[in-house]
Amino acid sequence: MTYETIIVEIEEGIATVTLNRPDVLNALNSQVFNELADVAVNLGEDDSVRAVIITGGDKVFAAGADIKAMASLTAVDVAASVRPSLRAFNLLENMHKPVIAAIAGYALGGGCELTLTADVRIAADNAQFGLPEIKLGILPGGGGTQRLPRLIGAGKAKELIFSGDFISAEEALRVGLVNKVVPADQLLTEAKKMAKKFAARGAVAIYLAKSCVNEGLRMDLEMGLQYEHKCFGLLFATEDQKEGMKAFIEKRKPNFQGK
Ligand code: CO8
Repeated sequence: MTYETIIVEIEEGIATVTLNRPDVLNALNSQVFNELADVAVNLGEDDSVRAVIITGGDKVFAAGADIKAMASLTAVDVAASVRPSLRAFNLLENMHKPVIAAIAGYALGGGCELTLTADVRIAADNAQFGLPEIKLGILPGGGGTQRLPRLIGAGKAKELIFSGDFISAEEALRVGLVNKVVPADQLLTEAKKMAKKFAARGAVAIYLAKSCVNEGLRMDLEMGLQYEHKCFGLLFATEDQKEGMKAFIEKRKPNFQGK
């Protein structure tokens, strides 16, 4: 997989996708969105890939959508240009495998919104998060007004959206925006450690558990519980369920095959 604005490396079943526009602090333009959409489809179809890490490297995650590319857009242009970002973010959020965002430095605007599509966020202690769109006279149009309140609650999300203020990694941890804060030089190691843990679990169980959480957030509790029960029952048709329970009884580690 060769791209111009992202780098993709696959090692031991873990794919690492690194945003690669360092001159503009990894600002996201339509090419980045199209390449992210493409990589989400390709990695999703690659059975050898069991978990995905998205990162911007050790200096910056992404300073948002590319303001220079957006400045002269008309409302009609935006209606068209929003499609690549919407498509990319939806494909990433709904990948059938666990996705971890590993965030160092700035994760702003569309960059912060990209992290919200991941299942888990690990921040370096130098990370800063914010939705500064309001200072540009716009609003977070990459899912920030929708995914952020679902993650951290409406009150804190509105404070971040209305003020445009940045928050530190520690504050992001306190409000539940990130799962974990680690020393900057340990970021990828920690992300890979978590990815390996997820990769060792049954892939179908992970996918259905992810689906239960993601789909469940769009349902009322009663529907969500019914959906969960159906997925739970479905897993009893997998070899991994047989292996997992047999391994427990035989007091050994399970060897899941993802089927
Ligand atoms: N877009 C384009 N270029 C950028 C961006 C950006 N978002 N951020 C930084 N750059 C460029 C700078 O212009 C600069 O380029 P040059 O060297 O040619 O002047 C280079 O990156 C380095 O940046 P700075 O010199 O500004 O670096 P500093 O360390 O001084 O400041 C900041 C770092 C604080 C991150 C600062 O660059 C900044 O405030 N950036 C903009 C942050 C922002 O407002 N982000 C929100 C953008 S809007 C958005 O994300 C909407 C999402 C909607 C998604 C749907 C889209 C269709």
